[in-house]
Amino acid sequence: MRQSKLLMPTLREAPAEAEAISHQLLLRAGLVRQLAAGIYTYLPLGRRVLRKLEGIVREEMDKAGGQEVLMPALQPAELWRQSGRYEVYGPELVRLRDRHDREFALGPTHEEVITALLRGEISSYRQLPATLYQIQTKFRDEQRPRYGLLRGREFLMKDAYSFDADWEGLHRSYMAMYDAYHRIFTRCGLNFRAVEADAGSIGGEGGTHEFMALADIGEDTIASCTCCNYAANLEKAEYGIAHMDAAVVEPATPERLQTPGIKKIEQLTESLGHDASVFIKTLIFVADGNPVAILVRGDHEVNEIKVKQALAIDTLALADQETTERVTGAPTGFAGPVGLAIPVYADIAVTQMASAIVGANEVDYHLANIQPGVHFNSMASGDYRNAAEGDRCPRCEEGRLQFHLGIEIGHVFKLGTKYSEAMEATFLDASGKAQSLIMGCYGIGVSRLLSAVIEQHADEQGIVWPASIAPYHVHIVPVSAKDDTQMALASQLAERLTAAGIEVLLDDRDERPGVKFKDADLIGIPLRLTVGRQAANGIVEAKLRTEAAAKELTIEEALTMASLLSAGQ
Ligand code: 9G3
Repeated sequence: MRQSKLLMPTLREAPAEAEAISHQLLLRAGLVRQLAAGIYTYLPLGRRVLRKLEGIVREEMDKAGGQEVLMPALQPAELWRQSGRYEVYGPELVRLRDRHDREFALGPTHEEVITALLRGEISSYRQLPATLYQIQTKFRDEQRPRYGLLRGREFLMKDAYSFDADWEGLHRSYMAMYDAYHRIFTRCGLNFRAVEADAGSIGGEGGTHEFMALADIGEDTIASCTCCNYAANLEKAEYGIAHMDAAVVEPATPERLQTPGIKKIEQLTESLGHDASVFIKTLIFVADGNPVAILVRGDHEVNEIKVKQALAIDTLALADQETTERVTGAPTGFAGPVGLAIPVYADIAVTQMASAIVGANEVDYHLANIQPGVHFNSMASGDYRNAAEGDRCPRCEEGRLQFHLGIEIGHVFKLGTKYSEAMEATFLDASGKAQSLIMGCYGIGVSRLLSAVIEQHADEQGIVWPASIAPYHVHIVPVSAKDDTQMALASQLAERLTAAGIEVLLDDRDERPGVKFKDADLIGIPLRLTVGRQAANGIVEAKLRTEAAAKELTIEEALTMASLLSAGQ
């Protein structure tokens, strides 16, 4: 491709609103342009990378036994009513009416569509297992689209759905996808972790794993063990409970502490000179409409997903100021467990405290020397908190948990019969009995992958593409477009490389060398062949984007190096 013909509008600076490095580089390197918030056009360079990503996903899905289909984006609301999800989702689900005033949704995902399809096509266990997948545009009207392709409102997803006759079959289908995901993300050059996750809104009875690309811009926190391969999304990460002998409880007399206007743990530790771990945080929530108090140690954070599961409740939200004052007699920050008339649930670590400082349920006062089980009791205790860095690993004895930030690039779920039951998608088993299809679903954010790769493969000069997904393999840069010898050699090189199946971008622009080299570093093609003064001797300068040094090669040596690089993907 001749660069003078390529629509690749590079920018010196990224627009101010682009915070994530990948967002800045997508715009500066001319890969995408925004049409509206969270909605992007892929320019030629971005489209080429996206096609490479799709290609890797497609190859590995096919190798894992997936069959590619393509489902509509327009989905009848009727299907979402059958699955019971039409009312569950709010403004995030894009809804519209057709010319006959019939209700539709623009698909954010395709469980309903694929289950309705298989309901009509699968009638016997002999037709199972089947795993169908598509690479298709999804619509989710995110409230705050941001970070470019990392959180868009129209994006490219590979979504796969497996159908089995029984749970053993589902485990096999799930593992086939799980292993394929490892191969896909490895081939994309990503540093990723598979973590145990929370099934969230999709429900389903089995397990679920998320695949996280490690990156500081990531919105998910991963807890992983320093020794074994335990890793989990912080939403559900467990920790080893250090076995503690029952605290020897010396009788103590509660002491009122005047703490005017001191509400936050940080202020309390500051003013009272105690470590946060001697405090108990009392958080008032409304659980399925009823106020409850959740207690965690001062240095811990409440995990609302764990509380909802432990208390088997559907809705849980922090109580507003008015409710807090009504049930505790004091504003938030002075709430405490002593003398509360509402149910109190204490995290395990709280029950292990010999003595603690708590809110006095009176404005501007706290209580010291409070002993759990003596000065207050709890309805129940359990794991209500986030794992903390340094906690013991829940799987191995010697490991400790450490945190990383990650971008969710994949998510695999065991759905069981959640959708097949709701939509009556059954098959006849070997004994002729009707059974609900056992399902799994498996997603990869293909457009999000593009950003995740850039987050992990960039430096001050720009993008550093892995060869497997680079828009071109070789960037030929003649130093002067006016020098006939250089241009002749550059064109000959481009032809020979192209004939060998290597993808070449030839910078034939009449620009100063500095501009050409800056653009070459920005767009990050793996191998740059500079054609300069030595052109007359058939010598070019080869430089890998991943290395600072360059070396002089003959044409033949350059062709060999380019072949090795393009084959290495
Ligand atoms: C919706 C809207 C947003 C959604 C969903 C439904 C996320 C929804 C979860 C999934 C689960 C899996 C198949 C591929 C892998 C992920 N956001 N999810 O179901 F209506 Cl507006 O999509 N689906």
